[in-house]
Amino acid sequence: MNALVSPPIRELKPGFGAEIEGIDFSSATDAQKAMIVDAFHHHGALLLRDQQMSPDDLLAFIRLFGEAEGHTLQQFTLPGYPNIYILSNKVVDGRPIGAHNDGVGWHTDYSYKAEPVMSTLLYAVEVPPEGADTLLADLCAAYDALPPERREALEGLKLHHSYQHFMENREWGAMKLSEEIKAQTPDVIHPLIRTHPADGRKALWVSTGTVKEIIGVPNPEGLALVNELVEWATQDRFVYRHKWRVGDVLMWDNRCTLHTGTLYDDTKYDRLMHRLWVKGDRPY
Ligand SMILES: O=C(O)CCC(=O)C(=O)O
Ligand SMILES: [Fe+2]
Repeated sequence: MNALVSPPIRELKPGFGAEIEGIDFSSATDAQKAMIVDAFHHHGALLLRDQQMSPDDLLAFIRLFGEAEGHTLQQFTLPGYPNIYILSNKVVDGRPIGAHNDGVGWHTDYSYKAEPVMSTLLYAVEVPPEGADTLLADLCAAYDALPPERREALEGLKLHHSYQHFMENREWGAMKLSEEIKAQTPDVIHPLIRTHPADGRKALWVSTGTVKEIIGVPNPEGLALVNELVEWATQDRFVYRHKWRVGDVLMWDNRCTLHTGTLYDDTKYDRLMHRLWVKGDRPY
């Protein structure tokens, strides 16, 4: 194959994630774009470094994968760009410009919706020299490593996800929801073992935060099982730790990963990331 249409893929860790090297999105060919999309669907995460992405470039990038999903809370979106959400500790004119420490704690985005987002993209505009890594857990590897009898016992279990439960109980930024937001985010039920539509691979699609219970397994045992499975899935052997550089575009597949942000010294350093979501479909 021609090197131009087939740039090198480097796995982020053995069996997981794809860094595509040598592509500048602003001049990428259609064949390269198709290859980026294909790599995303089969590797669980995608990394492109040294990009210069305007807000419109980010929206064009997202459109390769599907439609942009709107954000639940609108107060931290980029002015003029309701589909670009800002993660930051920065305060401008006395007002925080973004959500701070929003994603600390293992989770998968929008899991409290009937159709959770397929993918999350973060674009690094400013990054601290230390801390603020993003961790991704490979839930297909976590599933595959379970003993067969355990996989069988977990098959068919369903999780009750609740945005209200998550927002009222989370460690960072807990808040009471307005009646309007509550009405927009009714609780949902999703399978614990999720099938990936691209190739049928299975993921141990567990999470913390939005998960309130396992249907038919009363708490505290239900949540104890959830916590045990999250611990299993987030062992170092299943986790990729991303150390950010300005210009990184990192996209992960929420259908088969968990992720968490990590803290940093926000008294010393600034962080500014643009986040976009790609619409997803109903988990099965
Ligand atoms: O800030 C991070 O590293 C993770 C943020 C996150 O969880 C998200 O944007 O969905
Ligand atoms: Fe997140």
